[in-house]
Amino acid sequence: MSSILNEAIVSGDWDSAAELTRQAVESGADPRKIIDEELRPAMVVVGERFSSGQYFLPDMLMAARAMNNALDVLQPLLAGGESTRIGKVVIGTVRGDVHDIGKNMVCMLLKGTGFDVVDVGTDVSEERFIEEVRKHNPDILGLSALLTTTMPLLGSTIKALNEAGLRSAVKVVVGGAPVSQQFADLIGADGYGDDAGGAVSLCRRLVGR
Ligand code: B12
Repeated sequence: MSSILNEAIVSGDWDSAAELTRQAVESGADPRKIIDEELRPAMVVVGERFSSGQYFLPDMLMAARAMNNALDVLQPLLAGGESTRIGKVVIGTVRGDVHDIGKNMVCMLLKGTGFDVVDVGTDVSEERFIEEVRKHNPDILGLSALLTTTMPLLGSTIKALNEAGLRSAVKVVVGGAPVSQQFADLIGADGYGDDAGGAVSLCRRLVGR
């Protein structure tokens, strides 16, 4: 597989990112391998360049757009999957946080492995999560946070569920780059997923599949 794709994402060349992903798929590459070996590592490089002051917000935005274009090509290939539904997941990114690339990848793989997924988007308040849980009655609530400043919102959302009397009605899984198993345990989540594959195994286990 070509690392030109990785470079296209890092440099925010969104047209090439889509085209090179199409070419990789046509040449028979496994979509999950494209994600693991090209797309995710590209975002790690972008993050490092932002941390070191080499990249600024617009660079990060362009890279995110390139990443989303590549994922759009892969989505139909990942979202097919099992015809019988094995559980329902409501998922969103917590209040104050607009990062959604990782959450969207989790959604795609969950759909592709037989879950009904209700994606409630980004910057989702505790109250809104509660409304959505009441409305959809999911087996699992997935919460994503990418910033150290929004990580505590994972905990406050669980607390709000408790206060609304809904905590025992739904399993809560958490994820996002700064999150860890230790943090998940600390805030009383039912599970932590390191990546989209891990999120799927975790959710399958929680619904007994
Ligand atoms: C792209 C990006 C952006 C884009 C987001 C676009 C979008 N639509 O998502 C934009 C440009 C908007 C952005 C903005 C900002 N960003 Co930003 N961003 C990134 C970057 C480069 C990549 C994130 C990403 O998509 N990673 C790829 C995906 C696939 O990985 P992932 O998100 O971790 O998801 C995987 C797992 O974590 C897991 N997972 C994720 N969610 C869930 C949920 C569940 C339930 C489960 C089980 C699993 C799971 O599965 C996913 C798939 O494998 C990261 C650097 C990095 N390496 O993380 C910085 C980074 C997260 N951003 C950072 C910062 C500082 C910001 C800003 C504050 C910058 C600013 N000055 O304005 C703003 C904040 C805006 C806000 N309020 O949210 C910092 C955070 C530092 C910190 N300590 O908190 C980082 C780490 C960059 C850095 N090195 O400094 N950002």
